[in-house]
Amino acid sequence: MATTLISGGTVVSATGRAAADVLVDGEKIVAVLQPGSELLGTDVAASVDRVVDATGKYVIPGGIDAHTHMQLPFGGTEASDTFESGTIAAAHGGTTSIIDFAVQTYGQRIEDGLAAWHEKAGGNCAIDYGFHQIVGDVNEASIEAMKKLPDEGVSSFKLFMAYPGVFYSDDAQILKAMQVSRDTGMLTMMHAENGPAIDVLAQQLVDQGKTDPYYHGIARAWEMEEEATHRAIMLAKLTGAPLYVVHVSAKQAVEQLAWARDKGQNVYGETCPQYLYLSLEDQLGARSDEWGAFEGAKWVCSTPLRSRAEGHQDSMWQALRTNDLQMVSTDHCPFCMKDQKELGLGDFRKIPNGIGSIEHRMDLMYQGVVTGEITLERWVELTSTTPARMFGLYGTKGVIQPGADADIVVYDPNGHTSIGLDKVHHMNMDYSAWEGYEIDGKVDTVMSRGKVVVEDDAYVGAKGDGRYLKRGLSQYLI
Ligand code: DUC
Ligand code: ZN
Ligand code: ZN
Ligand code: ZN
Repeated sequence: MATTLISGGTVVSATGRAAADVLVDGEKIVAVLQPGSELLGTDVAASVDRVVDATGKYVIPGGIDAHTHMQLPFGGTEASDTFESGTIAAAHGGTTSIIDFAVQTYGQRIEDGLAAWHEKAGGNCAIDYGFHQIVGDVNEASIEAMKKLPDEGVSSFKLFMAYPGVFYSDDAQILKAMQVSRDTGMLTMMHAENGPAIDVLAQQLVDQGKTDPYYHGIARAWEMEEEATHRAIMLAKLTGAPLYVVHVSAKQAVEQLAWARDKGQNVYGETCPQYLYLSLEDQLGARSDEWGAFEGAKWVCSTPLRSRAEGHQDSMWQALRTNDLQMVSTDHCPFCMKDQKELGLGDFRKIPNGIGSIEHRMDLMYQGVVTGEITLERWVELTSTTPARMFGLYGTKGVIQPGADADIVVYDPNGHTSIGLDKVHHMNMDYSAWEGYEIDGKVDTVMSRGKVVVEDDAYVGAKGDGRYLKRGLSQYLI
């Protein structure tokens, strides 16, 4: 097997940084060495097949994006990234593993939903991939099927308190599913928004002629996120289920998580780059010659963008520092404006919900290091190490140490990344939600299980390099 030495860089982990060389043999990291080391009297750099020069750069464990939706059927269309295009974009951005959401739709068997996701992803991914299971129909058969998911390497499932008639679970269904979570150790992931109430508000807005994309965020008021988050917490407390709340965007929802955690409850939360950087005011102000006020559809996602004047973005950054939120994932769910987002012209409820960010998560979070919002170590922890621990991949993924998979990113703090459709953009979208963002840093080299897949801005991997990750239980069970 080929050997590689990544030499001269600063290896950064969740707990510290040090000048070190990383020796890779085949798919694995075999040693982390003092710079310029000899091994058994041999100059390591002279004896390996390849040396990657990381001088002046950071060497970090590959990013793990634990929340993606490739090819998700939604709102009468399908998320525009395939497993192939989405994982190539991920690799460009320094992400070397994803955990995507297999979907059980209403009336479908869980086994069939999961099999369909293996079918979509198998042989198509550029990087390693695992699955969570969306349970869209909690019934007796589903409950039995859920108990077998850990054997399939699926150690977490997602429920929706939103989207009545689509993925929605009522409180009785949530309670039953959470009992399975408690009994099996599977993590309950929750989309916490009060869907039935939101749908009434949305209908009333449309009846008043308020149909622009901006009203999506008005209908999905933060009170609806706070309320659902609290309800999820109480149902989890009652059942003893471990709870992970996805795409947290409201500061009041964070307060609920912090409150429960301070009482010793086993609850966690993630936020996403869009809730750190983008705002409802940005969406209201968005206008273009092509789309007029419908331009705002580019940023329609759920939970929605929140008001900057109300301080939600600052509160998300703070929660990442104080560990009231533990991770940053993307909720990558891309749709094009043409033929997809434009389904909602004249009615914001018909805009497919989602933003594409998988390519930019590592960069956008690194920008938080540059601006002093988070430390370098916290960057690695939020984007790689905690996702690995949370979702049963740690040791193999999420860390640079002997025995771990050689998923390694060389990141250049002196480089620069200009984001935009005509600049850096490999996602299958006809716009970028991050147009014009400038990052004071750059992905230099990306290695996936010992193979360089991105170098000199080019993808050099092969279709199907990515393997299915059978995940273990979360390390966050207590
Ligand atoms: N939110 C989105 O923005 N897209 C897909 C599903 C979801 O919950
Ligand atoms: Zn969701
Ligand atoms: Zn999602
Ligand atoms: Zn490319």
